[in-house]
Amino acid sequence: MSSPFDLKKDIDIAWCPGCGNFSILRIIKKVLESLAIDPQELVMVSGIGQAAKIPQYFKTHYFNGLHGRALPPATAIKAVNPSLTVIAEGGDGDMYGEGGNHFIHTIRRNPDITHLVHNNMVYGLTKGQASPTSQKGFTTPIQIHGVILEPLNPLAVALSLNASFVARAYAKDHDQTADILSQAIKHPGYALVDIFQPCVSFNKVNTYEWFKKHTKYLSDHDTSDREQAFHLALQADPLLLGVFYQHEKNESFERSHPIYRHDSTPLLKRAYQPEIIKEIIESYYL
Ligand SMILES: Cc1ncc(C[n+]2csc(CCOP(=O)(O)OP(=O)(O)O)c2C)c(N)n1
Ligand code: SF4
Repeated sequence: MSSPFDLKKDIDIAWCPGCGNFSILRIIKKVLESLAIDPQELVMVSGIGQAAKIPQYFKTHYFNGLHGRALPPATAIKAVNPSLTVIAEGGDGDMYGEGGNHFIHTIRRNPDITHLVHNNMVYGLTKGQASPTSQKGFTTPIQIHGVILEPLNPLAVALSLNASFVARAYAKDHDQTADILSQAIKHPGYALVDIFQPCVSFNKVNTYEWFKKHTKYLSDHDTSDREQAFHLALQADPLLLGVFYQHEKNESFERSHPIYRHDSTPLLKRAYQPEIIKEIIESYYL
């Protein structure tokens, strides 16, 4: 079935056959459609990597920028036009490695954006070096004796900073992942969904079979209990899937910004008033 997010012509998708990114692409289109999101009202923002190519395969607006730098433009796009749906997307290297600083500070700002991270525990685009989420002992052509560093736990980081929505999904579980993504997009505030995504070419350890064997869905979990969410996020085997934590904390970054306090007109739709800017500048220098 066709989707309003499908490009008109068939295009050559630059992913390996069997890559988990294909499922994620399909699931996101399905969710956007079921939420009746207008492609004209959606902006996808990404950096560099295999996962970061994803907006190029949708019929919608997108901004593709520098490696690791998707979150600042996504925050800015939402701030100038809060009526848009904004999704920032990329891989674990892009978002947690190169963009690690933005990951932390975006959570603190709490913009109303959805943050999707395709977590294949490896650098796919640059052919298989270790990423921040690679497990200890994982061998690569660079880490020939195995990774010696402690892996980053993105859920624990997000929970420690009191992110307003924290979830983990698995690319192959279409219905469950669609449900989690739908909740994340509807959530008012910053929403992280870390999505396990097998890389069939460069990660021969964390395969489809491995994820099936080493993951399990949360059950009877109170998503308002942050301490319990943190405890569950630290569990290593099986790795848990589902919504760990959700709360409507303070207003989103754009809504709490003084610029919107007395006037909710999106910045983008306000008249250009150079005389006010001149007045402000002159008040400092004259
Ligand atoms: C500043 C900078 N450093 C390094 C690179 C090289 N580079 C391109 S993609 C990539 C890793 C991508 O891995 P990940 O974000 O996990 O995405 P995947 O390709 O696995 O989806 C790297 C290191 C770059 N383009 N820019
Ligand atoms: S290298 Fe890995 S992540 Fe990249 S397209 Fe191939 S399977 Fe997917």
